[in-house]
Amino acid sequence: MKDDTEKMTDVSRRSLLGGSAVVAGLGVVGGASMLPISSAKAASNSSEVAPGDLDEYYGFWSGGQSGEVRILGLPSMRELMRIPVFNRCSATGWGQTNESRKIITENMLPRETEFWKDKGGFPSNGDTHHPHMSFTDGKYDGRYIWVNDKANTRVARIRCDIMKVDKIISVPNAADIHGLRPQKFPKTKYVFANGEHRVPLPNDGTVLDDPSQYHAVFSAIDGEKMEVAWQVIVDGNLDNVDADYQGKYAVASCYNSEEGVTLAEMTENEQDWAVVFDIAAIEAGIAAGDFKKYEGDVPVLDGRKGSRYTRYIPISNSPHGVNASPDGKYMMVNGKLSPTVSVIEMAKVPDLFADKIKPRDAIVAEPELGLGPLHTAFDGRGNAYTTLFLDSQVCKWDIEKAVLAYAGAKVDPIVDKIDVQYQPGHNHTSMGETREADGKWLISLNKFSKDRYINVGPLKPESEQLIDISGDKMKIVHDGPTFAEPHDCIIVHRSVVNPSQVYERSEPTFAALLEQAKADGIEDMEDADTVIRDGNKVRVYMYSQAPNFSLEKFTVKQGDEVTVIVTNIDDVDDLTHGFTLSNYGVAMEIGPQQSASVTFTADSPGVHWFYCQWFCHALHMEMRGRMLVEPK
Ligand code: K7E
Ligand code: CUA
Repeated sequence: MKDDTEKMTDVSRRSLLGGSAVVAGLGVVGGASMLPISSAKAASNSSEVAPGDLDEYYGFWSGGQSGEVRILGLPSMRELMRIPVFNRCSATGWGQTNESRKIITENMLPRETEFWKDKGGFPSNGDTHHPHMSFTDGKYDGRYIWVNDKANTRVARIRCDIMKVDKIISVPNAADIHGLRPQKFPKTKYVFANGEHRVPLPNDGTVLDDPSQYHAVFSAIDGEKMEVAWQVIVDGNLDNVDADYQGKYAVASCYNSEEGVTLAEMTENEQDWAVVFDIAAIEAGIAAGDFKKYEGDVPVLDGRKGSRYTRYIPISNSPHGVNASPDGKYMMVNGKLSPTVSVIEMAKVPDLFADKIKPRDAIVAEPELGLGPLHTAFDGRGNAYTTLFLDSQVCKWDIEKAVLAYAGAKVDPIVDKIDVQYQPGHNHTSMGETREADGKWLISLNKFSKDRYINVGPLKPESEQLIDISGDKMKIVHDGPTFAEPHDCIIVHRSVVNPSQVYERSEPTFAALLEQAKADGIEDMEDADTVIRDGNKVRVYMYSQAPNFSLEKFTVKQGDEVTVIVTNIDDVDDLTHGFTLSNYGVAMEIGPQQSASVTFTADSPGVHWFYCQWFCHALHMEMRGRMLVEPK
């Protein structure tokens, strides 16, 4: 690591010059005029957001093994909201209300429905890694956020108008969705999803301990329909993925070219690869019938080596993150066990598919940055920011200089390094995965916090740090602890996102409930105070208006299957009510103008109070009523 030490010393010496001298100095060193004028001024951002002031950016954070997605405000780093996705949420009733259960279960595969039948109906955990927004013309369009579930091979979609999940699908044939990215251009059609682990196809028990018959499967999901459009079998495995800015290619990393099943086997080769998918060739292959079907009525193409659908570019050694530069020119493949980032020039990819160049000829730079490069972010001014997991640093480097250096020029692409606390995984810049990368903020998501916060016991929080990248030198301006375990995030300018204040009564996620009410003779839920008995099924309709439920009590018989349907008729913003039924484990959120329902069996006789659990009024404590359960 002598090299790096020298580079770092060099950087700190340069920084002593300060201001415009830095620009002049670097200009000479680089022999190029890549440096932005704005950095000469080195205007630094203010991370202070005073009480009452609003943030400039939304941050959408994955929640890792907590299974959720979180919304933060940046630069204050205040956590604003949690969106339950694959987890069961005690506050909102996600996973318990009929409306959320429908979303969670309606696109499960038949074998999963069977498997979960006696186990609550569906898995209540998830492992979210990669939340990404829908694009139009290489820019965020504020419609959706998709996120993967590595734990149960699913992909969810969040609607950004209500900030709730509206679709969850299971991905057949693949195992354990990890990398996930939407197409950026012209408008997100496919959401690419990597099945990380290799399994038999079909994975029905006919093949067990014979890894030579395992496969990794790449999926393209139609992001609008939320259906798997097609899949491609690859050699090796699939880790991370990104899409280009032309809508033509996707690039995925593979750290297990060995196709091993043990750690020793998986890390044996000095080189693994990045696999490039040619979307048009794949679509033509489907039109020509060049596919098989396994589970789920999805065309599965063979994209193993030698296929016309893919090209494999050797990359050393167990690469991880894949990141497209905002100018669309490059795809960065981060080395992980190699100290390098391999830079693919996307303009060379057509020649690669035409076999006019060798796979490695698509690489135009491979700067050595430090130990453990995992992910790279961009500022839109020609710089890249790579996390170094083992060095606990972020390295800022000049992309064009790295290209020159690879071609033989005596230039040092490394611009700056900063220590982060500790062991960073993903990082992300403001608007950095779009054409509109604005170079203001960088987040480093660090896996260990160690001594950074007061001790909370053996389980420590992770740590995320906000870094000002508006000047030449990176500057940490904020530390924040975070619960398990944001892998990735996006930072979206608030002008892109425009959520509703209250629900629309025409909201599709509770349309079925209104249909049922109509069938029960209730035209307007705003007048509902009705108990409908249908055999041993009881439907209890009520509305809530602070500080009242429209029913002060209702009576059912022990053993009845009871559905409580509550409509919040308040239409003031921030006036959410809840429905909690004591000693029945029932609780749900009812947002302003929302209808929500929950079903349970009234098997415990006696008096059970229901109450509103969202503090809504001075008389919130009194906002309650009784369920009277007559004994059998
Ligand atoms: Cu690097 Cu799952 Cu994107 Cu974790 S992944 S860090
Ligand atoms: Cu309604 Cu509290």
